[in-house]
Amino acid sequence: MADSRDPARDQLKIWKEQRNKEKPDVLTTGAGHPIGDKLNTMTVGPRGPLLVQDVVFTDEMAHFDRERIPERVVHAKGAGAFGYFEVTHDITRYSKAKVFEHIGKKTPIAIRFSTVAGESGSADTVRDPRGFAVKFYTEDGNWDLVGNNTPIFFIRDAILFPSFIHSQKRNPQTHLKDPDMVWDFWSLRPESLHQVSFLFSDRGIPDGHRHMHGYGSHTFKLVNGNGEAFYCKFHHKTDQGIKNLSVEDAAKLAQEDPDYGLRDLFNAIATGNYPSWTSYIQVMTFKEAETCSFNPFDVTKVWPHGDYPLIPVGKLVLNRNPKNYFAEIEQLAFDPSNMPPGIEASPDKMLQGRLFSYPDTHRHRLGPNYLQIPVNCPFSTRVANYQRDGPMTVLDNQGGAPNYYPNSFSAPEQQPRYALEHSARFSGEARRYDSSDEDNVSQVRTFYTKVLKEEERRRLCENIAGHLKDAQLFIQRKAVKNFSDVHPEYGARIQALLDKYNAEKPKSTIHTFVQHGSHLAAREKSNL
Ligand code: HDE
Repeated sequence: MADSRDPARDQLKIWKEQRNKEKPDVLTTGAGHPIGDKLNTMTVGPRGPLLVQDVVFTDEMAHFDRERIPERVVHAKGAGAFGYFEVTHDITRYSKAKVFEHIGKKTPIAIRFSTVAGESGSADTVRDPRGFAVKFYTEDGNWDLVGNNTPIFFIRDAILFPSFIHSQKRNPQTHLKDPDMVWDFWSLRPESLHQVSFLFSDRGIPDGHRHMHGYGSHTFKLVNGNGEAFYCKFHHKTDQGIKNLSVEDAAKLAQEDPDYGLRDLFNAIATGNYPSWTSYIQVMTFKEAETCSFNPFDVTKVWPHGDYPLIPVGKLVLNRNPKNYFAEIEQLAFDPSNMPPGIEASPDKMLQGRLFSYPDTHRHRLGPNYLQIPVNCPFSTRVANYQRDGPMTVLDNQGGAPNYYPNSFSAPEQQPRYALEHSARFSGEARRYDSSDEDNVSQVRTFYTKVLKEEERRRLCENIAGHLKDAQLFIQRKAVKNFSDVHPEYGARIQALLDKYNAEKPKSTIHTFVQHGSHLAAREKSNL
């Protein structure tokens, strides 16, 4: 349990002490008018109705009525902080990005950690991937590396993402999490096996946000000052060491302190125990990519470290808590298409899909001028373009500068040599390519047989069976078949555990299901 006198719990006390002012501020309306009485509405007589002229009341209530913005459709529960990225090793032969300019260079950063499927108030200690999103405020505009604590993902084609997420969220009728939906989708899409195996391993429940690695996950492209390009992956290894929670401890914490991860991060930073991560890249040449034995743009695959060794780059350090959660973390908007010169997208289908989705969701969630919100604003550079107006224009709207291009009045200049994207050559027939059978099992087999120790394999199978047992039998069978394709022992162990669970299942479950089924059939018959 959290210390009852930790900085998070003492926030109000600390705020008061730090104010360093003798007199309190004057209480005002939103428009700054001093308020005479804030405890009583204005009524006609002590028991009479309220008056419309009570603007102290309407000002407050109208704002309250509009306090909520849509929560993130995924990754709604999160914690964030600020700090810097420092270059420790020269990688300018791979990338001209200013963030890597020279050893010792520091760039301000924001990081937000999150769970994926739960709502904004959900528990931090659930089994779920963790978001690990980093925003670098570089002199060439913001670079957002919006990754997870896993180097891989469940699917490899962006078109499946909304359905995948629906299957992990709530059932449309019961509004409950639904193991049938979860396992039906996973078992129909065996490319999920790698990430599912990672998720149900010990790393599926990290101990807070400080004790996990972060990954850019996708393949990116780096471009150097000579215009030469390389494919790359990004990794951030925790300097705090990997720590995971047991299933039992996680369940206990979910009950006693559902905000465990948030609190742990806030308190660590507030007490000067700044968390840090060491950043690395893996590099693959274009030639290597052509002959690679697997598709290097498939986010369900890792690049083996033996073939593509980790190259150290720098350090991420978090040393400042948000001053206000909503302003700085809830409104913090990450976007994988935020890439400054020197860092570009690879053809990874998932990354390509994300380039559209994130700015689109921000325009909906935060409004079309979300880039003017201080935490999203590229404050290390100066924005000069032809975008004007729109709701909540809060900066100077670029003053009297011409609002069309080209123009003859000192227009900002294009940077064709420096900022033009690396040109890439592609050829092929434009059509929808089925990628479902791009070897879904080889790397999972290596994970199961070589990466995990026997004890870890045992817990993995128990964790999977403990969840899969709640899905219908035909779905269990499909899932077990996929695990058996990875390794016969993997499937057999899960099946043996399921057999035990299924033998213990009360008969009444089946009864309810049959009733429900016949009810539906009756409805269909009567055409209702
Ligand atoms: Fe996301 N994802 N995602 N995602 N994702 C969002 O953006 C999406 C994917 C990740 O702390 C949303 O601002 C699509 C992979 C993180 O604010 C949304 C696809 C990875 C965060 C969205 C993916 C991620 C998000 C929801 C498949 C790891 C939280 C609200 C093509 C490499 C960032 C928002 C934060 C958030 C879309 C897949 C990581 C809807 C379409 C793969 C860490 O735009």
